[in-house]
Amino acid sequence: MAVQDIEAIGRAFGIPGTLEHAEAFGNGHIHDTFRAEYRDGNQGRVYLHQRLNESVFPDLETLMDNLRRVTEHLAHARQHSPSSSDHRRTLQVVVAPTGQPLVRDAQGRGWRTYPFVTNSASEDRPRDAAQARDAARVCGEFFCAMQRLPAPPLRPTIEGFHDTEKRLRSLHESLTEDPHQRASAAQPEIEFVSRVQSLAAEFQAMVQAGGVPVRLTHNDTKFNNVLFDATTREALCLVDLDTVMAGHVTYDVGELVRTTVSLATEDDRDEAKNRIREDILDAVLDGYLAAAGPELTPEERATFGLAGPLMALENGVRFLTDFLQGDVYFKVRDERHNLRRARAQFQLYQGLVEQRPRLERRLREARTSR
Ligand code: GN1
Ligand code: MG
Repeated sequence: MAVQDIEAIGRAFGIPGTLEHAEAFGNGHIHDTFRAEYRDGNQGRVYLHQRLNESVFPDLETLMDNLRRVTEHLAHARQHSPSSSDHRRTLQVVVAPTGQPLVRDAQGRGWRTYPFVTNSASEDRPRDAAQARDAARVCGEFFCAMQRLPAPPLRPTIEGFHDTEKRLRSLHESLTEDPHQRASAAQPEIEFVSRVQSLAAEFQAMVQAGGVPVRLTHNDTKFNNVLFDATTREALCLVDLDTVMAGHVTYDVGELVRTTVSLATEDDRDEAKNRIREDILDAVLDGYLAAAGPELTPEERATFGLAGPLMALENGVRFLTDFLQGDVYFKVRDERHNLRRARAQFQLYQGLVEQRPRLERRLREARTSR
């Protein structure tokens, strides 16, 4: 990406001043993000310009319309809360002089812009249980705020996003077609999925039984989608709001658990790093329940034991499918990258499933001790 291209984007968004520096930023798997520093007289300003992935999000207008409604709602809710003084607790999106938050470049590709959240940082894994609890608090608060979004409901940006059974069907189709002759390299992973895939149906049965309503959820509450104050390490807000849409609270808890409980990142297969940290697991559930507990039904809480394994399975299945399909969805560094990611998720699944009885006991005790 040439600097002149970023400059053109800045101008289209009406950013005042001159561009001093621009560089690729972050490690998201979907969009391309650039951090851009502008100088306007003696004032410096930093923005994130994001080139949006239109094959993942075919309807960018819906995506941006949802984003605008969610950020405006959060800003409004924040005004009536005790921590209103810190504007960094709600993400803002820049509206271009056209009145739209979406800008098309000369090639027709869609862009959006955020003011960079001052003195903030994201991290791939928590340093300790306290940080994990704090991130879970922010996710729980987000969930509560979203339950009060005024009508009409948000439109889905990706159909069937957390439909684990649909994800399993796509895996089986890719296996049958095997367009890149990669299936033979993934035999142990394919067998693993056959052994554990009934978890998806088990969750569906809990939903069918009632008490696990469709909610407005974030759906991508990875630990590194939480911003922290770079100095105090306090959790500030959730970013990556592209998949805020109808879902179950189980997905948000599961994504948080899956990305918090081990020292390993999504690319790590190191057994030692992949060991589940029980203190962190407990802190995540406590933090989430402290913030969102009163909103939740007993049946929703009862899904929290399988939330982590379900999301580890689903993400593993998605990585494996993308491996078989020739890496068309997630950004990869090499042709085994998605396979390694799938393996790490399945290892995590294993560790999380072993924790399930303990967690479910804890969840029951927490209820009866009130
Ligand atoms: C993608 O954009 P990013 O990296 O936050 C993906 C999530 C996956 C995640 C796996 C829209 O999230 O669903 O859990 O990768 N987002 C989309 O790391 O597919
Ligand atoms: Mg994302």
